[in-house]
This record gives sequence, C-alpha cells and structure tokens, in this order.
Amino acid sequence: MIVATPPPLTDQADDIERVWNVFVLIALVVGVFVVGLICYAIVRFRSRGDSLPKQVHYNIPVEVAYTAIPLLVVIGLFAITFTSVRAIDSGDDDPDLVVDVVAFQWQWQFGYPESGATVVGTASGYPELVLPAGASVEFSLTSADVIHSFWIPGFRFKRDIFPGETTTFQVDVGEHTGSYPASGVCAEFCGLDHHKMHFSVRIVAAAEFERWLADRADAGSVAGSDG
Ligand SMILES: [Cu+2]
Repeated sequence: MIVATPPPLTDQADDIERVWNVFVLIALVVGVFVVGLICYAIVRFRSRGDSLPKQVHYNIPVEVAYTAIPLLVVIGLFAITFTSVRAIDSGDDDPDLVVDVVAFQWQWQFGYPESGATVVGTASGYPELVLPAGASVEFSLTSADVIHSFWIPGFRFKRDIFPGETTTFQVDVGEHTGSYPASGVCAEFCGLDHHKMHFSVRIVAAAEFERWLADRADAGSVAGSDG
C-alpha cells in the first residue's frame, strides 16, 4: 500500500508490509504531535517584554508520561518486527525448494541443487531467478569474494551475504505468477560494478516451473540473457 511496486511476492512480505505501515502510521502521529507542540510553544510562549515566564521545577506526571509512552511505543515496534522477521529466519525443516545463491563481483549465480540447474549472470545479461508459485523456498546464500546483500524488493526483506559463510532464510512464495525484470539488486556497495548486480524475478505455476527446471538442468550452466 505505502510501498510502491512491485507488490509483495511472499506471505512474509505481506506481514512485513503491515509492520512497515504500522511504523509509518506511528511516525506520522508522533511527528504531527511534536510539530504541533512546537508550534503551540512558539505562539503561546513567545517573548513579551523582558520579564521571564514562570519557572517550574519538576513535573513528575509529565516526566513519567514522556518517558513511558515512547518506551512502550519502541517495545511494541520491536515486538512486531521481531515476530515477523523471525518467521523468515526460522522457516520449516522441509522446504519445497532450495535455491543456492552465490554472489560475486559483480553478478549472481542461482543453483537448484535438487535438479542440478544453474543460472549465472554475466556483465551483459542479468540472470533470472525463477520460483514456483505457492511453494516454500529456502535460500542458502554465500559470497565468492566480498560482502554483498541479496534484495528482492517484492520480498520486503534483504539479507547480507558473507564470503566463507552460509546464511539461510525461508519464504512462502505467493500464488500470483508474474515477471519482475531487473527487480532484484545487491544492496551492499561491493565495488566498481555494484550497480550492475541486478537480477530478474519470475514466479510461475508449479507445472511450468518443473518444465523450466528440467530444461535448465539439461542445458547446464547457462548465462541469463534478458538483460
Ligand atoms: Cu554486490
């Protein structure tokens, strides 16, 4: 709703977008309240002659309120953030599909270990990450060189990728099929051609995915060509 295209592509993205909307709403309420108080103070207590306004020491109820209310807001925001992000981190033990993501300067490789299919991006062609609609997918991420960050805006989620380390997360892909050219990016500055680390995302029906996977496995390691 507040975040522009592409639409949320996973069930978890819907949750995270809700969290985002709560953040924006609370920020707006707090912002309007603070600006309102500032404007009130400017007008109500503006300088009138040389006399000082009445000086006040301590106001326990007000001090308790302006400590407790922000604290409660922060605790609440932390709780909803923690809950929705943990859903991605934990996943279940038996995902429908595993995708091995290898980031390198300056492109991506997507491997589907159960079938042997691999898609590699090149300087002249963005790779395409193809996912089956309605499936639970575990991403297993590592880097061949420096720190990168795997970001599909439609996931409303990004994850840093480290050399010599494997990180995982899991999402449930939504039921809607669609193609999102060049929508995936590297979100961590990683050198000269960092800005070229785009990849496309395509979500297809399960049967079509199986066909694509079989074709890809036969073709071996082939560069993407839609860039
Ligand atoms: Cu990168």
